[in-house]
Amino acid sequence: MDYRSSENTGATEVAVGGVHIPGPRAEDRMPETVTSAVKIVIVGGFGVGKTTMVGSVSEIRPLTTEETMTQAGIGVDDNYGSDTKTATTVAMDFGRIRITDELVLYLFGTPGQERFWFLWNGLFEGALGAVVLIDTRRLEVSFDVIGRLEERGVPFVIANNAFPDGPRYPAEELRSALDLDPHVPIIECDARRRASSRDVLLTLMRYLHEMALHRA
Ligand SMILES: Nc1nc2c(ncn2[C@@H]2O[C@H](COP(=O)(O)OP(=O)(O)O)[C@@H](O)[C@H]2O)c(=O)[nH]1
Ligand SMILES: [Mg+2]
Repeated sequence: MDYRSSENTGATEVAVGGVHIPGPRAEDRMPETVTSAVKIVIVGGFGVGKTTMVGSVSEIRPLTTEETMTQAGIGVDDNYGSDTKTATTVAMDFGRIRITDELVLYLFGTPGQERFWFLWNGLFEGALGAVVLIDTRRLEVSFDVIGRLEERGVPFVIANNAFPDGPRYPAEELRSALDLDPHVPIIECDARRRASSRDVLLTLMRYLHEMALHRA
């Protein structure tokens, strides 16, 4: 085998029998200054923008396992408000973002539908917190997700992924509709925008930090 670095991307290529297989790119490698890694889970109902958010904010090529929605799935998944969507995540999204020179977040996007709850046990192990993405056209798809996070004692923030045709509610109305504790942060975001998705993660980190201070 022959390893070499591509000049443009810094990626290592592996040549096997004359076939060049791209290796990790330079940005996929963990910078040496990083001393802590934190696991964050991004949850929410079908089509709320989980894959979009992990994709927009991740510094590594996000890993997404999508499978075209089957006929059987169409009846099961509430598809309202996401009619252009043809694929649903069956397992999860994975990404990574550096918050400071020392701190990286590992992002795990996971579906909220009940039939995927078996994934949650392993996925939440060691997770410091969660982002619950909501879509105001279909708030009810988030009820179960929020209930399960509360049961598990996982701290979370609510990120309202503002779709253009979604009704807009003041934060306090959302808080009462979702029956949230007064301290749970609620912020609006556009999951397609990197800066906006990053702000959501920073809000979660600040919230976790505050909670840690109060516990101390
Ligand atoms: N207008 C708008 N569309 C979005 C936004 N976020 C996601 N979408 C679209 O909504 C659909 C569902 O998003 P996706 O990330 O696949 O949802 P997931 O099921 O939660 O992973 C996709 O077609 C996205 O392009 C957003 O902030 N605004
Ligand atoms: Mg998805």
